[in-house]
Amino acid sequence: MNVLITGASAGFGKALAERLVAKGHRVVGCARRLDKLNTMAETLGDLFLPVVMDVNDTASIPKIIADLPDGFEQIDVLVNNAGLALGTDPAQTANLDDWMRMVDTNVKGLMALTHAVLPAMVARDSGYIINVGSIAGSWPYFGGNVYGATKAFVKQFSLNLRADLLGTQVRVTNLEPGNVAGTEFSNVRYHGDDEKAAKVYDGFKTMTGEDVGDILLWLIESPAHINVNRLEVMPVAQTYNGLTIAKQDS
Ligand code: NDP
Ligand code: 8X3
Repeated sequence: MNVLITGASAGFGKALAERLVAKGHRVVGCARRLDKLNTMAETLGDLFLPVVMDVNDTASIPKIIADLPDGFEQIDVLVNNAGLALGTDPAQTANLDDWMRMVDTNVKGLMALTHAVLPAMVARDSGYIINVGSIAGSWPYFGGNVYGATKAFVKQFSLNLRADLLGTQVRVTNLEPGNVAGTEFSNVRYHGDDEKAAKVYDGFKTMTGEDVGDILLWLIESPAHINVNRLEVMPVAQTYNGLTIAKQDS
């Protein structure tokens, strides 16, 4: 099987690439940092093709897909994983550039990849798109404003793809992880503030990028006649906290 992973240089994408190659699958590993991808290629060998891709540069994506070399040109599975959160400030003080970048990466990049890869899947009447959403796409939390909204887009886009793909054998899943440590996600969110990033995972047992890599592999290897529409996963320590009320002082 050939699997194209966006955001393959770190976190979930890297964990999945390692697992897929170990199972003999070919991986097109896409990200901006070629040095990280090349280091992976040294370990993973010829089954791993490093490809420089900035999903924010949506105009570049069709050519990157069209130019994939022999053996890698057919994408059987697209894992739209590249994404990021920037900041946890409330909307009234949040940075507009951060908001725009989250939309560009999490929404527009994912749309562009899907648009470039889906027609060939439909023509072959086979294929699988896995979008990496988040619990933030369903459950509001303080400071989640635009990040959660981008992941709500990813969820609804995934479900609408399922509607459009009626009658084809092309599958679509929205994977919705909760708290996961051990990736670069929190460090990116807090703009490189390691202390703040680490604090998110203090005092409880959370999930790891390796756990999510296992889940993604399980999805990819699931029987072709089953479609997992949405899969929400979180550590046992994390759960719902209900609505809240701001009481008046008097
Ligand atoms: P990481 O920050 O560890 O990895 C993100 C990956 O995305 C990197 O490989 C990065 O590579 C790539 N990336 C970022 N921006 C771009 C871009 N413009 N173009 C191409 N690649 C890009 O994060 P995670 O592995 O933790 O997260 C992966 C996905 O999972 C994201 O969509 C995130 O929103 C989602 N998620 C994460 C959770 C968590 O708690 N960790 C929980 C729920 C969902 P490079 O910098 O080399 O381009
Ligand atoms: C990342 C998970 O809980 O930080 O998507 O929003 S959370």
